[in-house]
Amino acid sequence: MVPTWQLRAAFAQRLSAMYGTEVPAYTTLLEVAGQVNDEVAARDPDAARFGSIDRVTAERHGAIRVGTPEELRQAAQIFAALGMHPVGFYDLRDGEGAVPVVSTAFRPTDPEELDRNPFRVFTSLLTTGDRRFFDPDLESRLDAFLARRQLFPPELLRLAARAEAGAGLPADQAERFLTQAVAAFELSPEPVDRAWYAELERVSAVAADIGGVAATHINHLTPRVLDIDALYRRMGERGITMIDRIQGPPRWDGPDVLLRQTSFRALAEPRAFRDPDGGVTPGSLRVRFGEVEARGIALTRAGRARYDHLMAETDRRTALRPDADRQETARSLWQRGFPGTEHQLAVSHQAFFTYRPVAGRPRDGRCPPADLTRLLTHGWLTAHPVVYEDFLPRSAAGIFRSNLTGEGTRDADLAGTPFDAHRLAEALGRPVHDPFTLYARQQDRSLRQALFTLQAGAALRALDHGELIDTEPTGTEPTGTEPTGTEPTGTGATGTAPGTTSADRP
Ligand code: OOG
Ligand code: NI
Repeated sequence: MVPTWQLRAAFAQRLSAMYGTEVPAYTTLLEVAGQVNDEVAARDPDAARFGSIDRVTAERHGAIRVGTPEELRQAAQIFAALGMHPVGFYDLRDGEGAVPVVSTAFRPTDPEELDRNPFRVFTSLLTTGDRRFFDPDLESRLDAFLARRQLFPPELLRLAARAEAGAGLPADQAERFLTQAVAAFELSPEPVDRAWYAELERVSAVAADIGGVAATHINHLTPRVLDIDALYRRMGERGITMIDRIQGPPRWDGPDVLLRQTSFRALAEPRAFRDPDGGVTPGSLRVRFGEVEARGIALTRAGRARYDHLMAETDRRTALRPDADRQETARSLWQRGFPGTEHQLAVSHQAFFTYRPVAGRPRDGRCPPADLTRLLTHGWLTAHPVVYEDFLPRSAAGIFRSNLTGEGTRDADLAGTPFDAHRLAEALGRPVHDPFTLYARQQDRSLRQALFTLQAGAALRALDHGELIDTEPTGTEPTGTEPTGTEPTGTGATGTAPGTTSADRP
C-alpha cells in the first residue's frame, strides 16, 4: 500500500522531472536554488528555523488553470488523493492587471503532513460569466468549447476517488494513478485553433491559455529558496532575466514574514496550430514560466492588516516619487512600522507561533503567569514561528501580469459576477479552509499542550477565556458545502482568506 503522503511526494517529484524536460530554464533554477540553500545552510545556524533543509529542498508549488466548476471538482478529486485540500480564496479580477479568474490553493492542512511533503498547487478557475471580460456570445461559445473537452481520463478520476477513500493505493494502482496524473498536466501536442485562440487572447491571455486549448498544463513549478535576493542576482549572472523585482515584503533587518516571490518568463515554445482552412502549421506560444519563493512567518489578521497597510503606503510613496528606489522606501517604512523581532510579533499577536514548555525550569514555588509576555520573558515558554503556507493575491496578480502577452480588454463599467469563498466551495463541492483558522488552531493546540505540561492553571484558564492570546476564533468551520452538498455553513467572512483586503488588491 502506498499511503497518501508518499503519493504526494512521488507526484511532486515526477511532476518536477517532467517539467524539467519541458522547460530547461527550470532546471537551471533548481540548480541555483540548490546552491543557495546549501550555502545558507552552511553559514546560518538558524537556517532550519522555517523548516528542515530536507523539507525546503523538496518543496515546490505549481499552478494550473481550469475552465469550469466540473473541471475544478475533478482537479480537487485528484489533489484529495494526494492529501491536498482547498485553502483560501483569491479573487484576481479587480484592479490593474486584472485577470478573469478566482483561485484557491490545494495543499496539506496538517502540520505533520506539511513536514512530510508540503506540495501545493495554486488553482485558478476561469470566470466565463464575468461580463467585464466576456459578452454573452463569447461566454456561450467558450462554455460550449469547455463542455466538449475532458481534462482528466475517467480511470484517473476513479483511482483518485479510491485513493482518497482508502488513504492510499496498492502499488500497481499507485503507479497507474501517478503516471496518468502527471500526463494530465503535460503540455498537449494537440494543434491549437489559431483563430479561436487569438479571439480569446484579445480579451485576456489567461482566457486563451485556459479556454483556447483542449487540455490543461502546469504553467510553473516553484522551488523554495532560503535567500531569494542571492538567487535573484545569480540567475541574472546565468543570463536569465527575472521580472523587475521581488514581490512581497522587502528585505530588511527584521523577521521574514509571509512570502517573497520572483519569476522569469519562459521562452516561446513551438506549438502546432490549426488554421481556418483546416491545415496545420507551426507556431509558438509563451505560456509557461519560472518562479522562486522564500517563505517566512504566517501573520494573524492583525499582522496582515499591518502588512497590507505598509504595502499600500509603499505604493503611494513610490507613485509620488517614481525615481526613488521602491525597496528603500519599503525598507524604511518597515523599519518604523513593523515589529522588528519575532518576540514583538508574538506578544503583539501579529504572527503565529507554536509554543513549547522549557524543560526543567525551576518553579521556585511559583505558578507560571497568565500572561504571554511574561511566560516568554521569564523563560517558561519558547516560541517557534509558524511558516506561511499560502499565497498573496497581489503577488499572484503580479506573477500573472508579468507573464502575459498584452493587457487584454476589460470593461470596468460593467458589474462583475459576485464570487466569494462560498461560491467557490459550492463549485468545488468541498469546503474551502480558511488559512487563518488553520494557523490559529495549530498555535492554540501547541500553547494548550505546553501550558498543560507546565501545569500552568491560571494561564490555561486565561487561554480558555481568550485572554492569553488574541488572534482568531479557532472553532469556525471551513467555508462551504458539506461533502454531501447540504446548506453551506458559515458566512462569506469566515472564508475570506488572505485574498480580500482592499489594500492588497492588485
Ligand atoms: C498562478 C499565479 C499565482 C503564485 O505563486 O502567486 C502563483 C498562475 O499563473 O496560474 O502561482
Ligand atoms: Ni506561483
